[in-house]
Amino acid sequence: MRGDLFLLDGLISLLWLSLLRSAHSQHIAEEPCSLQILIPGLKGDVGDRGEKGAPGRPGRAGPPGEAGNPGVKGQKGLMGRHGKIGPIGSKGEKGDMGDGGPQGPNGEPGLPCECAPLRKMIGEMDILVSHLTNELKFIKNALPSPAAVTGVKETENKIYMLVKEEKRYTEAEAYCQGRGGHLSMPKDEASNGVIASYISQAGLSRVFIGINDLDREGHFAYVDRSPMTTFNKWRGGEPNNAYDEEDCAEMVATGGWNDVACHITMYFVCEFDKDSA
Ligand SMILES: [Ca+2]
Ligand SMILES: [Ca+2]
Repeated sequence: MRGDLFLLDGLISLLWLSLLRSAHSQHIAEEPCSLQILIPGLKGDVGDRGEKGAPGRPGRAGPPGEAGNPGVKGQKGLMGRHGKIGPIGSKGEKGDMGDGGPQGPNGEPGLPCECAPLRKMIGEMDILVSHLTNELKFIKNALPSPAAVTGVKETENKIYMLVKEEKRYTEAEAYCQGRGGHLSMPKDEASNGVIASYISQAGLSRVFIGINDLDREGHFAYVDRSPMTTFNKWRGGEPNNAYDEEDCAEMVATGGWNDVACHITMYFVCEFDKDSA
């Protein structure tokens, strides 16, 4: 055991000697023109990490990318605001007539009055209106040949109408019947006078009237087949049934009667009852 320790001391001594030589050699190397022998030292410990450096310069622009896929169509937007009012258009056509309006309010009550006279007056006016209405209807019926009608004459119950169209007796009667009447049938002095004045005022000399003996020779009757009574206005010597062919009758401007042939033509006077006109 003592021997081993001795050996170890010997090795340590050698090591020290080696180190002294090394130091002595370095001292010699400092001298000029001496041979330098550099021996690298042991590797040092890792140093502390340095601070973060400044940011680098921006890089070059990259190449353009590929075209993207088309997007989905967006939804319809909201309605825009109203535009400006346009110019006034042309006038339109007239529209249809509207419905009747509602019934108006009742009027105010009338003033008190003596009603009996007024009622009588109203009744008389109603009658007058009725007569006028009938006459108007009659005149309207005569309108198809207004140029041939020279006004009308009337009595209390009859309306007489002179027709200035030359017709045979039967045609003349048909004309009067077609308007709701007959050839005039004077049955008293008054009506005969009205017809006579009608003829003379028109500047005529004769017209057919509604008298004939067609049914029985020599027995004259009115055209509505009513019999002749006591009244007649035959002129002197009439009826004479001249040439055995005079079965109809005319009135001359003086109001006298004369039997004449039925087939001759002349103007005529119709008569109409006011009640049926
Ligand atoms: Ca006769
Ligand atoms: Ca005669």
